[in-house]
Amino acid sequence: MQSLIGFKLYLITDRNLFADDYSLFTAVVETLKAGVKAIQLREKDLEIRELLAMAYKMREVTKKYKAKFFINDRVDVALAVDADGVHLGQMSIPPSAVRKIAGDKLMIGASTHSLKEALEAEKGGADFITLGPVYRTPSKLKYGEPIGIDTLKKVKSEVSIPVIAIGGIKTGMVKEVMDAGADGIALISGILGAVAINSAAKNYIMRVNGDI
Ligand code: TZP
Repeated sequence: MQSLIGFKLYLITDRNLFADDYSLFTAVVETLKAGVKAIQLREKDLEIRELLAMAYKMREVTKKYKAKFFINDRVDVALAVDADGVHLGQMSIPPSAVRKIAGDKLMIGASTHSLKEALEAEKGGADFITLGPVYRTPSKLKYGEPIGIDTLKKVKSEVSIPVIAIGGIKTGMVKEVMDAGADGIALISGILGAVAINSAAKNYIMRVNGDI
């Protein structure tokens, strides 16, 4: 069963986990073959033309595998490559302004780290939020303590748009976050940091669907 937004597993890219951009692309294709239905291109430090080139390639392959494709932060790139959506951070242009620019052409995801941010994102017109880090994760240590399962439950009880849990989610934690009411999970290292990417993706997909 898919959620309102059409996916329960949101894979986020990080090319720093790979030797080169080609290897990142190959890894993304592996996850699509495994059944991942939503990819977010999140390469914040990539020069704009390189980002655009990578975005075009990923748009093509995500379309082939009928997966949704999101661009982190850059509404212009999302529109240019005909992405399904844009994913906004707290320092990005806000959801309400994206609606002005893009109308209904783009779904809007928003990164949130607290109930306050979650409520603001919903009010601003986001279609869904990611909320985290739920657990400790190396890339987010600078943001302090993880928010934990209780904050996830609290946010779920107060917002009505889908809430995707993020941050440090290993396979053994999927049941806990889904039981807490999450509408899905977002992952970087659990899949892209795995030795066997295809089977890691399949494993997470089965868990998020409650099949194992
Ligand atoms: N936002 C909150 S935690 C996080 C982001 C982008 C990183 C998630 O990475 P991982 O490897 O799945 O913990």
